[in-house]
This record gives sequence, structure tokens and C-alpha cells, in this order.
Amino acid sequence: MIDEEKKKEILEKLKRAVINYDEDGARDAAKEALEAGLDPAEAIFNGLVSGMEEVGRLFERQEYFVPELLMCADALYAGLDILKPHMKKLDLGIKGTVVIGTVEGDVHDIGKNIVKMMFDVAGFTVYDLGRDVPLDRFVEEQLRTDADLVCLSAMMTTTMVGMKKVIDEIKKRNPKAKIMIGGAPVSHDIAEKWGADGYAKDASNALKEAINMISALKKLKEDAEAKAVSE
Ligand code: B12
Repeated sequence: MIDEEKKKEILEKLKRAVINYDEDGARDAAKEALEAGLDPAEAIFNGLVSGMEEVGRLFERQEYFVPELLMCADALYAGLDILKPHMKKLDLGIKGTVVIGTVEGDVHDIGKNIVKMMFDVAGFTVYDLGRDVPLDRFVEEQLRTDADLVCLSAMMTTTMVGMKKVIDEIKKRNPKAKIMIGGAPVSHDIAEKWGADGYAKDASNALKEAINMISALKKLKEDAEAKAVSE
């Protein structure tokens, strides 16, 4: 068991490494976290991600600019590469197939990758389209893979409008597929207004919401199959 003081110290190191765009520092702190027995999920969310939240504030105050943001992202990814393989696998009794990506015009992919990581941990099959994904690609990939769920990420008010187009097109072409949207400018109200089936404010809620949607979808399929057999 790691004691509270040590935990606080390592989380602070992870956070600082991201803020100070220190890739080596992030790697060292990530290794230290694993050696000390800190839960990798806690190290990621309360260390690395928490550091990136502070970076966002520095950007807003115009203390940081795009070059700093890029280097902070590199430091976050350096720590994440070490911690991610050690995330405990979850067996939640249900496995889904998901298409995920950040919409066209938007290169922010940290949040999307963290949501994807939660799906990986839960044993889902994930088709990751990456970032700046042309809107049609989401529709094509859902039809090609027959995925249960399409997850759209957007971090800018200018790019999030693309989500509505994807939702409309998927609902037209395959109304059975579920769609979940997220990212900083997105909200529950927007998701409802645009006809998405789900929204989550962060990665752990994204997994919970996905499980709910996929369970409902599977139940519908089973009921339809049972009805077909009895007829
Ligand atoms: C890092 C960063 C960058 C990096 C991104 C690097 C990368 N590989 O991702 C770089 C330098 C590339 C960048 C560029 C720009 N950025 Co920027 N960036 C950020 C910053 C500081 C942090 C984003 C981040 O990674 N957060 C950490 C992650 C973990 O959190 P998250 O992304 O919110 O994800 C969580 C949830 O949102 C949710 N989630 C995310 N996706 C999804 C999807 C689904 C389906 C679900 C359910 C949930 C979900 O779960 C995630 C995990 O818990 C934000 C500030 C902020 N407050 O968000 C600005 C910010 C997003 N950027 C902004 C801007 C303006 C830009 C630029 C235009 C700047 C410029 N002048 O060039 C460019 C645009 C480039 C482009 N075309 O996309 C603005 C957007 C404003 C707006 N509302 O439109 C922000 C908000 C900063 C600000 N306050 O002005 N940026």
C-alpha cells in the first residue's frame, strides 16, 4: 500500500512534468508511480490530465502559446505510454464494438485517446480513426464494421458543428447504431438537441454511458431474435 504523502508527491511530479513540458520528467514520474504501486488510472487522471488542465488555464491567461501546448502534450503522452499498459483490465460483463475519432478540422486527440483507453481496458473492440477525421469516414466505418457505438470528439466550438452532420447521416443510414459525443465545448443539452444517444463529460463516464447504451442495444437484438424464433 502506498502512503498518502508518497502518492501526493508522485502525482505532483506527474502534473509538474506536463506543465513544465518535461518529457523525461514525465517518464521518470510514471515509472516511479508504477514502482510505488500507485494505481495507473489515478496517476493518469490525477497526475497527467490534471497537469493538462492547468496548461489550459495558462493558455487562457496567455502565459502559454501553441508551441508550449504541443510540448506539454508530448510530455503527457510520454507518461501515458508508460502507464497505459499497466491499467487493470475490467470485466464488466459486456463487450462492445466502437468507432472513435476527433472530427474534421480538429487535431486535439488527448481526450479522445483517453476515452479510447477506457474502452480498451474494458475489452471493447475499438476502431480508432484518429484526429481531423473527414465526417464521411465515421459513417463509412460504422457501416463497414457494424459497430454498436460511434464516438465523436471535438474540442472547438468551430469543429463541434461537424458532429451534427455525422449524427444525421448515421441515423439516416443505420438508425440502430448508437452515437455518443464529447469534448470540452459539448454538453448534455447539445447532445440531446442534435439527436446523439449519449454524452459524457469525461472518460470514466464515457465508459459507463457506453455500457448502458450497448446493453440496451444487445437486449433489443436478443428480444428481436427471440420474437423471430417464436413466430
Ligand atoms: C493541448 C491543447 C492543444 C494541443 C492539442 C495536442 C493534442 N495532441 O491533442 C494543440 C497545440 C495541437 C492545440 C491546438 C489548438 N488549440 Co487547443 N487546447 C489544448 C488544451 C490546452 C488542452 C486539451 C486537452 O488535451 N485536455 C486534456 C484532456 C484529457 O481533456 P479533454 O480533451 O477535455 O477530454 C476529456 C473530456 O472532454 C471527454 N471527452 C473528450 N472527447 C470525448 C469524446 C467522447 C465521445 C466522450 C464521451 C467524451 C470525450 O473525456 C476526456 C477525458 O476525460 C485546451 C484547453 C482546454 N481547456 O481544454 C485547448 C483548447 C481546446 N484549444 C483551443 C484552441 C483555440 C486551439 C487552436 C485554434 C490554437 C491556435 N491558435 O492555433 C489550435 C487548433 C488546432 C486544431 N485545428 O485543432 C481552445 C478551443 C476554444 C474553443 N472553444 O473553440 C481551447 C479550449 C483553449 C482555450 N481556452 O482557448 N491545442
